[in-house]
Amino acid sequence: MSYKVHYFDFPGRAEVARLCLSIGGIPYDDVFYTQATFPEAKPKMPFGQVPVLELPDGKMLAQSGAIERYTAKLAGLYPEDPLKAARADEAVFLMADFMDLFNPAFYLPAEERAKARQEILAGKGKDKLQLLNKHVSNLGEDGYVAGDKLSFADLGIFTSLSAIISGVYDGIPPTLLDDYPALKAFRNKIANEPGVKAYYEKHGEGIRAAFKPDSA
Ligand SMILES: N[C@@H](CCC(=O)N[C@@H](CS)C(=O)NCC(=O)O)C(=O)O
Repeated sequence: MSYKVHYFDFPGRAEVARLCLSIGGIPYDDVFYTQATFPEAKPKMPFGQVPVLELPDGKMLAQSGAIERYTAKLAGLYPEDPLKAARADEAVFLMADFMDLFNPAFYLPAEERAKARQEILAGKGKDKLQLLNKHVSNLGEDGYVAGDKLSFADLGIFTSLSAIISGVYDGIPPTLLDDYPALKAFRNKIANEPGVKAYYEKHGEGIRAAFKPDSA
């Protein structure tokens, strides 16, 4: 029995966990749902949503933040030092503040989404991106979020930056990061991490083309 990641067939809230498991060499299987098949699975999920990580003994772990941290610990990608761990969380939460700004637009009629996202990007979104850009430009010489080695926080920021330029968020241009050079360089640095690069060489179709090196 291996781990199972229950989610839809896109990066979304499951991608950091998949990367952690993959980089850590921990075998896992994806269990993909569609809009048509999820209603049957929903009552089996602890909180009625995915992602859910099914452990080899059948226990089910919900909430992406918990799954990310658990898989990061299994893979040696969660800092042991308490302050470094807090630095990792700090950056992940700042990135989430930015991404959360855009989620309500998914519930608007399709023709209104692009305009709504452009307005967010010109206002609060820009403020958060500037903060993120400054934060990343002030990292130490190794350029990782939490000290001198890769952690799940680098993967979290990388996956969010890649998703936002992937075309899934209509209204947000694929060239967005040209205005934020430190974020662009950071995204490319993490995309070139051997374990990350290897993952997208294997899973680089569709949306995930934007997760490859030099896509931005
Ligand atoms: N806070 C939860 C949110 C999970 C969530 O919103 N999952 C969505 C997919 S991204 C879902 O399961 N939607 C189907 C539903 O709610 O029925 C997490 O981070 O895991």
